[in-house]
Amino acid sequence: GAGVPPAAKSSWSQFLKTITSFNGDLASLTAPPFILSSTSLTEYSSYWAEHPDLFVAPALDSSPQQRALHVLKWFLSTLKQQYSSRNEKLGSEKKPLNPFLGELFLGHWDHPTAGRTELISEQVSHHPPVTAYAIINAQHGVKLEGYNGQKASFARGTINVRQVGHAMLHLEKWDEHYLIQLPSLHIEGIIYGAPYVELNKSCTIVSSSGYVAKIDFSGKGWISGKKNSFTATLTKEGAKEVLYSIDGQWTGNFEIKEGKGKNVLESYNAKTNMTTPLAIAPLDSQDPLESRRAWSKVQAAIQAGDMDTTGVEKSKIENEQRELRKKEKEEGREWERRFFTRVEENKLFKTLAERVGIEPEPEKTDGVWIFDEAKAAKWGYGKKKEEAEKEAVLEN
Ligand code: 0T9
Repeated sequence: GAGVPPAAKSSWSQFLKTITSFNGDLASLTAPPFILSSTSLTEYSSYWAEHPDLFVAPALDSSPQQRALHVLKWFLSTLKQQYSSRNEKLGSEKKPLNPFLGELFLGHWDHPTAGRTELISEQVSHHPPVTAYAIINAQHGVKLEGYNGQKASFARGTINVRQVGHAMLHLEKWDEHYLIQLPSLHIEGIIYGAPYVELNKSCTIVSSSGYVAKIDFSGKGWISGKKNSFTATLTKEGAKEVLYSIDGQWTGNFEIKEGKGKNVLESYNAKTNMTTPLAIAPLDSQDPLESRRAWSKVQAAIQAGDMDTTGVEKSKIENEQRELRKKEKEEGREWERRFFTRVEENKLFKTLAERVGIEPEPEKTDGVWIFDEAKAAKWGYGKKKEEAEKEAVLEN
């Protein structure tokens, strides 16, 4: 166990024993302190737009084929943030805080060319854990919306995680939709106490304009031998011809090539392409449901390595939540999600999903969730914000 601090050696081997009898509920794993992160899973939604310029780039191009390529490039650029940023920051993958129902993570990015991009992330289910998010750049009419949960199993020393849920990108100006399938992953390095994520198999992005991007992940690539390897292609739906191919490492360098060919059009370096920091409100002006405010005592205790206080403060939140659920049950109502609403089905998702054989799995995510613009407007977010403001002016 190279990653395990000497004092934690026995607790790590204890932990390894408990995960062999793991029941699939990641949140129920009691991990030793050194592997606990003070970051809640609601924060992970921000990984989608840490390069705001790449996020809005598709909207700025008048060619549908180029837009599809921009979307693919942006998606690939998010992978390093999504799946390896904890390793870089904290030395290994760590177990995130399990968000409570209704937990929020709100913020925005200000970027010199992309303008303002807003982030809304909300825990829409606690059992099973499901996080929903909307990321909106009003200036360029770009909106990403999605929700996700995880199905996990333990086998031969690794945790296999299948992501349930999906992401959808909308380009307002072109009225184009992109359905993004979330990749499966597994956790390597567990026995060494230095867990890290590797992506599995493949995932697809399909657009309403008829383009399909397929990304194949190969881990320690059998061609290059390097970790985090992938190859991707962009094709027109139903056609064989490869319009663009991209290969390399999602944590390193990848190249965009014309057709299947050798003609390199562009090279992207995930290591040197800097992220834009997310701005979030100071703790004392945050809503009590906002993640960093709600978890502040737990986070401070984790960072101080004080496990007694961590436990005490965690229990406070858990008990409070239990009380809320009890009360709701007695009154025959459900917790009102602030920004999202459960729907019978999402037609747009269904039409795109059918084309690539993706199935909605509402039973695994406590329903199908959509970003509710009317709700959001009340809180001063989203497209209807201006309309809501105008109405308020008229009413006065
Ligand atoms: C959505 C992402 C997801 C969340 C994380 C599996 C995992 C929780 C879910 C899928 C984001 O968009 C992308 C990235 C990383 C995923 C996490 C990696 C991970 O290890 C955790 C699970 C819950 C654990 O913490 C297992 C404990 C492990 C660190 C110690 C053995």
